[in-house]
Amino acid sequence: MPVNAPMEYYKAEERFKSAKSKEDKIAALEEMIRLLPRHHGSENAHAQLTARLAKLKKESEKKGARRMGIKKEGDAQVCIMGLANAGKSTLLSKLTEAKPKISATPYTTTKPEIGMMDYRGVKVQLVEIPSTFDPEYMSIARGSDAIAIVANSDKEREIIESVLKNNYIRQKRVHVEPEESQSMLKEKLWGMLGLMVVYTKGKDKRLSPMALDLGSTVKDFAERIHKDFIANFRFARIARRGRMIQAGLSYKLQDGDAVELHLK
Ligand SMILES: Nc1nc2c(ncn2[C@@H]2O[C@H](COP(=O)(O)OP(=O)(O)O)[C@@H](O)[C@H]2O)c(=O)[nH]1
Ligand SMILES: [Mg+2]
Repeated sequence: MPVNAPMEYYKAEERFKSAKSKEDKIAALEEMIRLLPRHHGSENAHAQLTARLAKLKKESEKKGARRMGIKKEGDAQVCIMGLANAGKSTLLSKLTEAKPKISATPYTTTKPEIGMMDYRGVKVQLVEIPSTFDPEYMSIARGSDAIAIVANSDKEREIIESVLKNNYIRQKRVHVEPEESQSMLKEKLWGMLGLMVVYTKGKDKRLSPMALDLGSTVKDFAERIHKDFIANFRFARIARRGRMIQAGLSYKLQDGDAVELHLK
């Protein structure tokens, strides 16, 4: 039994036990895995749950149920949801290079549409799911890092919120209208991901952007570049708003920092 699991974990476990269909079992299990605290003492429980999930997914595929996983690419994944004709495809085409079919005919999008949004050089994958809210699409929403709800009225919002609730989807969410400016939309989507952009300064002095969780340290940064860098670390030089800072591994980075690692 996992240590320090939140109340919601046990609720999901109850749902798992009482679920009648494989899809409901999978949904509850995915929720349990998401809620399980990750620490040394929970590794076993985590392994058991993921093994169980894999088995269930395999069985449900055998049964012929269509499941659609979307391979995560980029630094984060945002799921675009809304009612038919809300403007989901319009939003996707406004923020990415994707060219989804945009049409006044409801339910034009019959499979997930994917595009990559650039945000100050880092990549956020956007996935538009069809408004039929099939279990496999709900699974995509549950696996995403955040949800953008396209709604043109309070009523539409409420409907989507209840779809999310009924499917135990608790991801962070933001409400958007496709008519907002592109930069405003990007800021809104990025803002809910809890990430920052930090620039790595290589030997050739070129800066390349990297997405890190807010609150990350120099150590987190160094590990992402190369696992050997921690052992060989001497100090980091950080350019922050025109100032140079010399820092150790535990130093907290801020959005916009440019970091140069100095190794032994
Ligand atoms: N006036 C207006 N029309 C929109 C807006 N967004 C979408 N539309 C129109 O609504 C229809 C459906 O748009 P689409 O993006 O395909 O919606 P989806 O079904 O949610 O993907 C199309 O005819 C769009 O041109 C918007 O913000 N304002
Ligand atoms: Mg569409």
